[in-house]
Amino acid sequence: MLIGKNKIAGHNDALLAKHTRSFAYAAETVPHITQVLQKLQDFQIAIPSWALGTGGTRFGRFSGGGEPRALEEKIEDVGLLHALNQSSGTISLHIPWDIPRDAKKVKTLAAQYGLCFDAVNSNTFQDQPNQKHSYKFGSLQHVDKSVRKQAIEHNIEVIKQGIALGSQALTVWLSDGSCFPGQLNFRKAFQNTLEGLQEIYAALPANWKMFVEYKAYEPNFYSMTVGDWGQSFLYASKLGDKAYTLVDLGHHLPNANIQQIVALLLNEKKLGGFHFNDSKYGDDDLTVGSVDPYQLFLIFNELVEGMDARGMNHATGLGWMIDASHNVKDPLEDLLQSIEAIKIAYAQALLVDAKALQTAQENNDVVKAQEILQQAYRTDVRPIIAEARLQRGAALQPLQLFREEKVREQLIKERGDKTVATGL
Ligand SMILES: [Mn+2]
Repeated sequence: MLIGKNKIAGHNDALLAKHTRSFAYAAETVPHITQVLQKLQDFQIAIPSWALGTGGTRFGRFSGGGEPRALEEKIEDVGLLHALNQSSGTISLHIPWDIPRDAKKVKTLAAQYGLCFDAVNSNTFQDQPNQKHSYKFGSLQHVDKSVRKQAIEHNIEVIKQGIALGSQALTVWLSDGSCFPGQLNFRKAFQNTLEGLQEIYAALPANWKMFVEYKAYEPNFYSMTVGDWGQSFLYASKLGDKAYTLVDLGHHLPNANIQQIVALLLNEKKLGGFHFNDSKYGDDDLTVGSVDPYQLFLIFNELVEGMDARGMNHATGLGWMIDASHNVKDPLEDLLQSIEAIKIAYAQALLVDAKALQTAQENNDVVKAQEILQQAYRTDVRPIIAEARLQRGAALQPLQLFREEKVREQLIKERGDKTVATGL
């Protein structure tokens, strides 16, 4: 299914008068509005290929129907999102859930929707049919060299797939760890993992990056071999200049100060990528900004401050991706909400009076510092984001148009209501 330019134009025309008034009001207090709009337009967030279907937990999965049945339909779905908001122009593939049979064809299809390929993701946390060795007790950390070798070869294969698609980064998330005290020799597990990552790193093309993602717990509940940013930083530092830490917002212990982690990693030139989601207790899969939008804003404030301090391009300096599981919402609607939440937090961070904040900090004016941050956070930036979309030919209200056009109903008609997308 396609949403034509005429549909978007019709939708925008109907909302234009109201939008123009709200935008004029919002822009009044933003002296650098032109730059803000440009930055918002440049900022693209990758959609992972596993996010287009309904997610599940180990207890169950409740499909909503019309899910993409193959990679081509996943690309079509991301194309729909991108047509609506012009903000999700890249797709991130997970191998082996989505192996492109004909990379050239897949690349051409994506280009028709204005999409290109972001980081590729390897998978050594599940056993695949016909796989020789099991990952039950880990992959790169495994006590058996042949298991480690299999995991290394898989990652190198993923790099090859990525090269064919035009990707420039490999994300490695390992579920390796242990569930019980005594199960694992931490030192040896670390060493094995490092050696495996070194072999994978050696297979990276010169212009590629490797992202080492960490997670505090799950599926292992006693130790994770890449369990926190310190461990990831250690691996990335030992690997070399092309290796970076990847921060997934939901992969921390409760109450972790993620904004501080981000600031320090950026300062050390070791922050490479970002996975957006939110969590309340221990879940890492909720919609970004749905539980703690203030934290998301504070993270973006550190990102903007830290990237500006290093002269980095916000749009291209780091890899941005959504990584959530859409268990009870329509995945496409959830992704539209996610992108909106990310753009809101980013826009608010762009409104922070950085100079005034610095002065307040240097004068130990704690009250003023909080006022400056909250002034930006409490600004309604939605009309600014809508204006950025309008200027790019996207919809003023993507979610509203998605519903008006009955996109999900159309997809169910085209694909059936019993389709199940590959993924978790
Ligand atoms: Mn992730």
